[in-house]
Amino acid sequence: MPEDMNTLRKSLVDDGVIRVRGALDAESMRMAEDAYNWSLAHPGPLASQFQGTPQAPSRFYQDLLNPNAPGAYRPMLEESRAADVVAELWGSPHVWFFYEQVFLKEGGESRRTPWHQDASYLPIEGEQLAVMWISFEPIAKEDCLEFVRRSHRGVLHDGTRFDPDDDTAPIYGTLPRLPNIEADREHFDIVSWPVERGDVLIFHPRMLHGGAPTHGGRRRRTLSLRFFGNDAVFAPRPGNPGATGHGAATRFGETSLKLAPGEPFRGPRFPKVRPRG
Ligand SMILES: O=C(O)CCC(=O)C(=O)O
Repeated sequence: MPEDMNTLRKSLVDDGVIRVRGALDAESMRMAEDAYNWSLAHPGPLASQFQGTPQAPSRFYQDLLNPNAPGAYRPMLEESRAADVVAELWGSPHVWFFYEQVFLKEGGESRRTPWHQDASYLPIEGEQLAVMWISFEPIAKEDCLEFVRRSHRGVLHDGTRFDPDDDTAPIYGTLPRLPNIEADREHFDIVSWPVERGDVLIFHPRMLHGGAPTHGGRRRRTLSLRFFGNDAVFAPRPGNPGATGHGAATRFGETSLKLAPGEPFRGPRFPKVRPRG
């Protein structure tokens, strides 16, 4: 990695998010793009598409947790630099692939992705959890994903229903409601960066994040790869109905995992990708 590893490691732990410039070489990006294209060609049971509104007429497609993705993504996970980057940042040789998510926004002005924390939807806790956000197009800072610095050390909020009339409308009703960050931006320490092809954003899934709108004539293709490490434990969320959004503790095979809260998070759905082989 061209950037200073110690600085990046410290910022990831302290701030919860970093941009790693030039993290993925051309071959790694080609493999990541192949994986992304595989996902677009093979919609899974959780794929969804929004055609937009007259005010925001863009197409927004997303898919995640495709049951066949671990197999289809395996060559990329084995051979690209993606999992190496995570291992280097954690200072640990042990990296498991959790799941993928693809986003495609095109065709006009799109709404912002509402502020949220991925962890609200995920039955997992630990320090060694990472989302790697890869864009196949360069993105200006004002159009990139935004984060509330250090929010991974704060409250875990309820999920958002992605309700166009109310970004903070809760899913479970059992966790504290999301703050209305957009209405009160100056009270939050918001960070973002521009990205070039090969740069990645890496963040802890408890981080409050949102944004990344697209504009007329623009297309944004992004892939989020989620990883966990040695210290990850099973942490079911209270009241998670398993029905919406990342949906879904049950989609992770919670019952077949047969894990008790606090037990190491491991299961056949989640291949170990480092050390290699
Ligand atoms: O790319 C986006 O619009 C949202 C990304 C996101 O929320 C994620 O990767 O967790």
